[in-house]
Amino acid sequence: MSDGHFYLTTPIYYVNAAPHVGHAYTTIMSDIIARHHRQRAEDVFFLTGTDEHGAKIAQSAAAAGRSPREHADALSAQFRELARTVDATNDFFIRTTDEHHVAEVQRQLTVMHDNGDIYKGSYGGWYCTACEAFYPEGDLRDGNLCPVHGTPVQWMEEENHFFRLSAFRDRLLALYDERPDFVLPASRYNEARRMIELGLEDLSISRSQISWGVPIPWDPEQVVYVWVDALFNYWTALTYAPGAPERFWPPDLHVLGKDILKFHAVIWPALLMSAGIELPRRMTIHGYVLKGGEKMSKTTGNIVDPFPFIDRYGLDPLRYYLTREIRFGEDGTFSAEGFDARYHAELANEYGNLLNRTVTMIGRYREGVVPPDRGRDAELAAEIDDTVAKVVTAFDAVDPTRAADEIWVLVRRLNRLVEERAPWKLAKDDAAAEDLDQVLFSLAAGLRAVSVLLWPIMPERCGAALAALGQHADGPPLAAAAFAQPLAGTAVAPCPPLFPRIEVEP
Ligand code: ME8
Repeated sequence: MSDGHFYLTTPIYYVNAAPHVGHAYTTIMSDIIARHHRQRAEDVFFLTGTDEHGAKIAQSAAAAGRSPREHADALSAQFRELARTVDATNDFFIRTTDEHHVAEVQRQLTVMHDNGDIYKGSYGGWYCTACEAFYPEGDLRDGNLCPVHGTPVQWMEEENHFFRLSAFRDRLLALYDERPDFVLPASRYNEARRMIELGLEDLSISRSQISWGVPIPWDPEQVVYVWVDALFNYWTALTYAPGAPERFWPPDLHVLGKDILKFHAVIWPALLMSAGIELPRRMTIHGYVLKGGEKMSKTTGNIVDPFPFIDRYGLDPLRYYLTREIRFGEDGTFSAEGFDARYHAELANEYGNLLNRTVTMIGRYREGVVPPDRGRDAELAAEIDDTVAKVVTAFDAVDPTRAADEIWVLVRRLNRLVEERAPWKLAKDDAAAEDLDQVLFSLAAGLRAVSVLLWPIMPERCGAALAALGQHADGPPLAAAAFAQPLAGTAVAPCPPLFPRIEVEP
């Protein structure tokens, strides 16, 4: 974070097919990070959007019987809708067909060309259109198949403009030496560093056989390679998004899947070095959401549609499930059974029930007003504040799963408190009135902390929980989670179950 600013991005998604849970995953994780940083009173700019040029899009448009422009318009709208549906708080939605983006890409390429980093040459290699990338023969799967998609690659040969990527090897290694957290997690940092150490080939950055793209300014017969066009979106968006967001550069965090590590961790910094632009601070690489052991992919059609889950359980449970189930940085499997199990065991029973019981007991035993802290449970007070600190540390390390795990330790601790202290028994004993005050106060303070900390993951349900506890519900600041924040004397209000039981269809 720089000067109170926090700029984070998702990849811009290809408009070759409808979005699926994999895209929802990246956008939701990024949104959780954005919301957490806003809770820390940082000035956040959160960018997402669509990647609309190149052969892959032109081919899928042709298959759909539409022009590339019509196809891109229709599918970009679906990705914009996905961002809205998952309640993403992105500040801007970029499309690489935006005229300002196109003009700024051309401007930066001209700078790189003027700097002597682009030259004309010819190249032949195995190309995967789904990846929009060349692969060395040794990286292909048997039968000339793409290592990512398992689909056939094509031999492609043409005269192109090349970027002198090889000349940036030493500068990239120096960058990696200086900034051990440039790429997170460490395993991906090592992987990217190895790619650089092994040597880099110059990169073909134009295409002559397709026309759906950004024309090369000094050679309009060719269009800019779609990945170069796309990577620059992180820069171009700030040059024309409303609100003069230039001040947010450089990005504090790029969030992306492991399929596009090399583009972001090797090629992107070299492009920026050539253009003379300050580099992003960090990027975090997450794993794949798997279905039946395989990566979900628009190209292979092996996908889970997020919308039926949202219809049945609501959005927040989906956001929670993805955060907890798929360890951030690792692959994880999305399953309907796993979703239902976590929904009922954790959300309905451990969190939702606890809130209902607490509010009901404060209603029954203390006329709906949070009693005073009797100073009899310093241990829990310390655990609550400790949880806040651990959640901040987890987000600093860009680990939303660890943050959720830490919060859940506190949820379970509060459930144990109810079982161990049995407030309904204390209520029958006049001599235990202060003990009962303490238990009810501690539960309310604990649930407030849990709901503030979980709010970036489940904004709507945690907002309802905070409202029931008489707290600020919309975008609660992190400071509101502290045990010492005023609470005694606050009126609580019963609320309908946060996570009603859902009957699973047989
Ligand atoms: O690569 N699990 O776009 P794309 C987790 N346009 N994340 C997944 C996923 C899965 N099964 N499937 C997709 C592109 N994603 C380029 C990016 S950026 C300058 C250009 C997410 O539509 C994940 O973030 O293929 C992955 O990196 C991204 O979608 C790829 O989206």
